[in-house]
Amino acid sequence: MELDEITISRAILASQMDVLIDHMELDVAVVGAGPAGLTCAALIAEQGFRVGIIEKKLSIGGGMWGGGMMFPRIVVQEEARRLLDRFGIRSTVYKEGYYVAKSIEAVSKLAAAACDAGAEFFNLIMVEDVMIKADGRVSGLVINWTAVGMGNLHVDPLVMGCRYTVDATGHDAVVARLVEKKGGDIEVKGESFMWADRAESRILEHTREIFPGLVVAGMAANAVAGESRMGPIFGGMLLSGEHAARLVIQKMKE
Ligand code: 48H
Repeated sequence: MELDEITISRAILASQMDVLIDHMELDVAVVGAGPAGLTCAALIAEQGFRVGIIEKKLSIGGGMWGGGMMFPRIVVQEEARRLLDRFGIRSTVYKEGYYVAKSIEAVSKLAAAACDAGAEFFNLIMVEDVMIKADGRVSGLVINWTAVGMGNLHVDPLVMGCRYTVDATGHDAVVARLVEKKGGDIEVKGESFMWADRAESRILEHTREIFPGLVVAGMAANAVAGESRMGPIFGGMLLSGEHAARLVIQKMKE
């Protein structure tokens, strides 16, 4: 059989268009495919919910992909080691309580878990606004191609509906800032200085529903709370993603 280029192109267009239309109404939108977002998406999708992961970049993994200063290794503390094991991410002990894993393996295995659980990735798409209507909840995300933003093109966006949104956009806490900017009653304090122990020990209390329908996870949770940063230790990101998933699952089942 001779391969036909037009059929290949049609296959890509038809299949992705079906997926997009099918995901215009999500149970949970996870914004950001860094470690917190991937963990959260995988665990929620495992419970059978319709989960979309919206990532503005071409690549996934956020700040985990590059490890520490481009050395592709991450450190995870004792408390989060069970999550490495859960996702099949191999690690070695460096010193008591400090586990080292390969950053690329970690991202790949989290992403594989999210895929296997049925979460759908929408990369190269950025969230540029939120939808909040009479019920006062974040009930949708205003999305556009990242390239539209990069090209500074005046192209109107589309909207994806969602029952819950997880802001896992990292240091910038983009979704939370949008809500704040548009008059939502929240304050995004911005992250504080480096203090790994403090940042990691407090991230779970900062991982919460900050506005109806909007949960913050990972570095975004610390940024909203004005909490410290922690450098390339990633246990808190995994634990925060897991905690956000628990919160959302509980709310969805209420
Ligand atoms: C769609 C978006 C948008 C948008 C951003 O930065 P991340 O890796 O976030 P976390 O919280 O999972 O992990 C943080 C960790 O990587 C880190 O940076 C640490 C531990 N730093 C400590 C320190 O001291 O520096 O991933 C966020 C993702 C990225 O991939 C962004 O591209 C994406 O969110 N994103 N996606 N629409 N508007 N904004």
